[in-house]
Amino acid sequence: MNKNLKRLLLAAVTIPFLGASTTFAQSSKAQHLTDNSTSQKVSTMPAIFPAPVSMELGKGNILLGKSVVLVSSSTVDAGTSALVAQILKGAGVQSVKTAKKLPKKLDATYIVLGTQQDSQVLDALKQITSTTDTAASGYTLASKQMDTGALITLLGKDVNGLYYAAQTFRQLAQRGSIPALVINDHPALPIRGTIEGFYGKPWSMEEREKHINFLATVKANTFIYSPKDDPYARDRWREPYPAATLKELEKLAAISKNNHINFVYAISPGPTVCFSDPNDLQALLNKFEVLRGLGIHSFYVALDDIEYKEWNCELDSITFGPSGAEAAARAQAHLLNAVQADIKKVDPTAPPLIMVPTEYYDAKETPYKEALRKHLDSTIVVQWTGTDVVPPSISISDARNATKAFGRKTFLWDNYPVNDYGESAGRLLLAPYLQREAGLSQELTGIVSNPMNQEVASRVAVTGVVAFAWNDKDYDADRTWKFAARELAGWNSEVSEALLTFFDTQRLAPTFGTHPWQPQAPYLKSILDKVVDRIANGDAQSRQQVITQLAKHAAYFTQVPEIIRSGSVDQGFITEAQPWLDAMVLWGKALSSTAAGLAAANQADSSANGHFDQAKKYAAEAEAIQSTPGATRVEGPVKVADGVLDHFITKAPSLIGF
Ligand code: LTM
Repeated sequence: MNKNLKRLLLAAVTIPFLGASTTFAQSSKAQHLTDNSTSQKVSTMPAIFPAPVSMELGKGNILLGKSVVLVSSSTVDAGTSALVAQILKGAGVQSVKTAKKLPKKLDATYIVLGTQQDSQVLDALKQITSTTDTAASGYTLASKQMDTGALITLLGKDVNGLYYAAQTFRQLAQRGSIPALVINDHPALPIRGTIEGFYGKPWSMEEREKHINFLATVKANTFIYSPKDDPYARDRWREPYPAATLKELEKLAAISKNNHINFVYAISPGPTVCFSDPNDLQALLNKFEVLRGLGIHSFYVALDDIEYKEWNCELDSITFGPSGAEAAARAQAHLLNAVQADIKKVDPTAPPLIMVPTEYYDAKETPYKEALRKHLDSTIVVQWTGTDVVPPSISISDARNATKAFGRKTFLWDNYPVNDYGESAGRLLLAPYLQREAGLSQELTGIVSNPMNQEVASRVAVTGVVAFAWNDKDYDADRTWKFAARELAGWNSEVSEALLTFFDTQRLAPTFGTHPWQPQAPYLKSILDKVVDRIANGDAQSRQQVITQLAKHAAYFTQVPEIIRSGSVDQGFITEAQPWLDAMVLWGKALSSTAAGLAAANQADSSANGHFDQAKKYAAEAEAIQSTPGATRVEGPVKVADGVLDHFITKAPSLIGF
């Protein structure tokens, strides 16, 4: 059978993850190609991620067509202008004319952009709606058919708000036609993004560049550079960076600025610093000064994972007294307050210093936290990871306790999807971002995700983290997860479906303890549980039916890696996931042999044993596949739907006696 036809048939028998929304993914593409006057009469509510605060549909759709007129102003920065130009090009617009103002009657599609300082865009917007979003970084995007043309306005409260309006416009334009609507939107949390804060192989500069570009698309605004294995940031923090690295950091800072991302540089002097030594303070300030010269204006001192109950130098014991947790907090505050004072002096408009304390992993009252609260400059931003290093959930009351313990609202460092610790060995962490209570935005100043060594794979979770931080009240974990799959699949619905089937096998979210905070492979488990149940409780015919379904699913499961590798997915993901995709093929074959064994057993056919033996062989081969050497901190065999698939394959031969 033709390979593609076989794949289509397999896909058709598989219960789709995307369900009704698959239809949307397919129809949106079709709409782009075939929109006509009938479909233009009906507008549909678009799916925008992160979910906007409010969105109201008007009547009809606006087709961008081949030419538009742009009414821009001096309040539009280069990054936003470039983004709008790219969106129009991507939507097939061939001619972009510019005009200084709107004509009285519109005979073309006019796009007006600007900030609240710009009366032109305010006046244009009034022709569609009287509402505007005036929250910090907020925006109003409105569109309407007018006269024989159409009007689309993008109004930002400020330059960041305008950039976010353009990002929403990007998602709307991908649909081909833009419904008449009014969107008022702003972020719930002022800081949203990623902290590259893991152990093991740091991301390359190219990966960082790609990640920053990705962050911009989901309206994040922060990238914190803090790889534990950058020697110039931790073990040899006093030493200057090589010139080549400085050049690359300068490039990253410029890319970040263009993307409205705050690039934060973090240093980790804790392992060797002498808190009271003016030379060490000067070494920190010098490092920051060099980076400031490259366009980096936001700084961070990380004091996590250090020995803090012993001094590194005699001078600290003279200055702060006997070593211990309480004295460490006083010493840390002494150094950081001096750094913050310097930032204020030399770069008054720069954001305040950020720090992660040594006791970052709970909100319990301790002598360390009490001293930090008392002595640390109140403008310094404090990070915290929740009720544990990798917490199973985070509630508003947890965050309230942290506010009390650290004497200010905290900035959450969420250790998901990082996979640098023992319990995460052999795993990609590809679950939806869950168990964070809606309303947390009231009690935090921001959230950043600590990602995996694998940059592209991390985007699945980071999309959720950022969407939650933008609008925690309307955050839908499952829909956001599926959106992330579609984005990764380049909006190919067959590939999105395959990706979700793969994500399911990497859904277990471990903690530092024995209980994961998200279970492994719930979708696959529901299929396998049904097989066990029907074999136990059904008649011969219903047993046969469920075994046939299992065989079809096993065949699809085996094909999933090939579908993922077929072209539309970012090559970075294919490389990062390679051992898992290889193992999935073998696990799929093991499941197929198991299904064949069950089918034979159901007919009292002794060939069943041969199939079960073959399944065992495939499973053993799959279990032997190792992570890519050097790619991840904890190396070893990769896991695929472990505890679900392997258990089923082991148990299957005992389900039917003959
Ligand atoms: O979480 C923090 C503040 N520090 C470290 C991270 O660098 C590390 O990636 C995570 C996960 O292992 N745990 C930590 O303690």
